[in-house]
Formats: sequence, structure tokens, C-alpha cells
Amino acid sequence: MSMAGKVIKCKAAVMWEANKPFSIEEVEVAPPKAHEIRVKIVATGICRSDDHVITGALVMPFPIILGHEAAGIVESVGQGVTSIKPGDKVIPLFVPYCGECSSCLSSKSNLCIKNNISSGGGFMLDGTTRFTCKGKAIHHFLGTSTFTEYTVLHESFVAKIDPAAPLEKVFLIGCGFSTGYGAAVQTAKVEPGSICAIFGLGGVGLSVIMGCKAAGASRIIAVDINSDKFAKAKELGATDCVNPRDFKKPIHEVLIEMTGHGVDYAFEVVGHIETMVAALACCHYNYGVSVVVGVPPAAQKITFDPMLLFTGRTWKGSVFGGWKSKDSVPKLVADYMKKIFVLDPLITHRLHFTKINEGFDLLRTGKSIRTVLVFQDS
Ligand code: PAD
Ligand code: ZN
Repeated sequence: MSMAGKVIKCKAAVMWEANKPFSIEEVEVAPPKAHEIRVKIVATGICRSDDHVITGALVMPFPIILGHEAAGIVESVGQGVTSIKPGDKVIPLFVPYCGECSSCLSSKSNLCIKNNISSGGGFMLDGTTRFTCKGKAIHHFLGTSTFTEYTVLHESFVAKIDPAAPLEKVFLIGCGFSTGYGAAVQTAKVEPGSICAIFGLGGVGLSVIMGCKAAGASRIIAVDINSDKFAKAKELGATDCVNPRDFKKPIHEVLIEMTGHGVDYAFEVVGHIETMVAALACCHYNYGVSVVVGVPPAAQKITFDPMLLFTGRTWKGSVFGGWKSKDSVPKLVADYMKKIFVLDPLITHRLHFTKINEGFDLLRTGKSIRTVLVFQDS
């Protein structure tokens, strides 16, 4: 029976307040309004950015349905949606593409002004929500909200992908893989022969390693305080692995000694201000480029020696790997289908969606890279 135009009742993982477990609830998902799309989520990954909301490092309004890295199938569309139809396979986009704003029109940027990150978010573009639970409106997250059987997305937050794509793999193109890989090939534009350092070897940092390798970097130095992450980093292309806790001196000095004058490109993929400064300081004193990928912790400020910039280093940030999402996501899916890169090594755990709290424990204890949550019982 078609539910188009009707409210769908389904299960979702609601985060009622900060620092609490998820609670699996029955929620009501309103039909899509004009230019919106209702999607049945098939697979969704657990990313550290979701956890940042729970801890308060990324400030969002509660109650909220988190989740932003996913793949699913269109259930119904609102008025005026012409490019996507029910049954299409799609990936939600936490960085939208409206195609009209100064960022979308510029070849230099990808952060569409309709993004939900810098605005403090929590709502659809019209300022309302499509989720209700126990009579309360539940907030959206980054225009996506994928820890639910059904979600509603504005059409500028959706990319249609190859109908043959395996959703349990390509969900990673919705965040972790594209963010890391793009930070190397798109934001930094790593050249062949470069020396790179990557701070933080989660799903995103390991994808930076893949990007550096694909770009032909000659030395890829992987940095993490959890040495259990080193085997996978080496498998994906790291040439050296360094644990800052094995040294008395600061990590940037260790990296400068290892490389002579510092690295060509450094990537901060943790989300701590200390590693942001270390990733700037370990760059080549003249032309090194440092890219902030980790989400900056709320209300913390950085103090650093401006001489680091004066002498020629560049400091930049990268959201969603610099990709213009709507255009690039289908292309990245096509590249995956052509086996240009792999995703399997990043997916270490598969759990039923109702075990979401177990999935977050695996992330917090450093045991998982990516856990994929699935909605089918098998
Ligand atoms: P993760 O938690 O799986 O990986 C982080 C890694 O950092 C872990 O392996 C930690 O052991 C390691 N780590 C912790 N402290 C240190 C330290 N002091 N020095 C070196 N390593 C350390 O996270 P993830 O890979 O899912 O995400 C990484 C960051 O990227 C996180 O801040 C997330 O919010 C951010 C992110 N940014 C974007 C974007 O668009 N810029 C997208 C997705 C995720
Ligand atoms: Zn993410």
C-alpha cells in the first residue's frame, strides 16, 4: 500500500538529551513538502561527528535524530521534484548543493550556503521538522537524520546514484570516505612525491591515507595515540606509523626530525585543537599546507605562533572533502563500481539498527573503524 502523502510511523533512534544513550522510539514521519523527498534508509554508518553532538563538541538542538552517512531508497516525493522518483537509490548529502548560491557557483568552494552546519541547524529549510515523537517535534541533523527507518530530505540534500550500487558499502560515500579522500585529492591537491602526515586514523583519516596514496605521495606518515589502528593504516598505504605517546618531545618535532624540514601536507582528522596546532607546526616551514578535517570543538579557541603562517605555511579547512556534493557523489559511486578505490576495509562491524548504542561503544573504545547499521533483520 502506498504511503505517499500520508504520515509514516516507524522506528528511529532518538537522542533526547546530551550524554545519554539513544532510545529506540516509534516516530511519525510527515510526508515530504514541495521540493522534499522521503527516503527509506537501508544502511547508515556511525561517524565521530554524530558522537560530537552527543558530547556537546558540536552544538545542535535536542531532541534530535542523528546520523548523516547513509544510503537508501526513495519512498515518495513532494511537489516539484522532477529529478528523483520513488524507487531510486540515493545518498543523503550533509553538505547540500542548491546550485544557485555564491558557494555553489564558485569553482573554489563546496560549502553551499543552505548548509545546516554553520547555522546551528536542526530544521528543514522552511524552519520546521518532519519528525514527531510522543507529541514532541524532533530536530533534524545536518539536513539528513539517518538513524531512522524513514527520513525526509530537501532535494538539494540528495544525490541519485547507480541503481546497481550496493547500499551497504556506498553509504560511506555519504561522509567518511569522501571527506577523507577529498581532503587529500581535492582540498590539498597532494602531488606525486609528496610527504604527508595524517593525525587520527578513524574512518576519515584512513580515507585521507587512501587519497594521499592515489595522488602518488611518496611518504605517508600515520599518527594516532591508539597503535591498534596502525595495521589497517599500513594496509591502506601508510609508509610510517607514529604514536605520539612513544615520545617525550612534542609530535611536531618528531615529524620534522623524521622528514628534515617538515611534511608537504598535514591533515588533522581528530577534532582536537592540540592536534590542529601540531598539524600546522609539522608542515614544511616554507610551503607546507595543513588541512583541518576534524570538527572543531565548540567554544574552544586556538593560540598559535603566527610566525608559522608568516614564514609561508598555509592553513585551510575541508568540509566533505571539498566535493560539490550532488555532482560528485554519483561520480564517486561510479568510481567505486569501477573498483578505482575500496570501501570494505573501512567497514569493520555490521549491526542491526536497534543495536546502535553498541555501535557507539565500539567507536568510543577505539575498536571499530566504521560500523554499518542495517534495518533488515537478516
Ligand atoms: P574516529 O573517532 O573514528 O577517529 C579519530 C582517531 O583519532 C581515533 O583513531 C583516535 O584514536 C585518534 N586520536 C585521538 N586523539 C588523538 C591524538 N591526540 N593524536 C592522534 N590521534 C588521536 O573519527 P572519524 O574518523 O569518524 O572522524 C574524525 C574527525 O573528522 C572527527 O572530528 C569528525 O567529526 C570529523 C569529520 N569531519 C568531516 C568534515 O566534513 N570535515 C566529516 C566527517 C567527520
Ligand atoms: Zn560524518
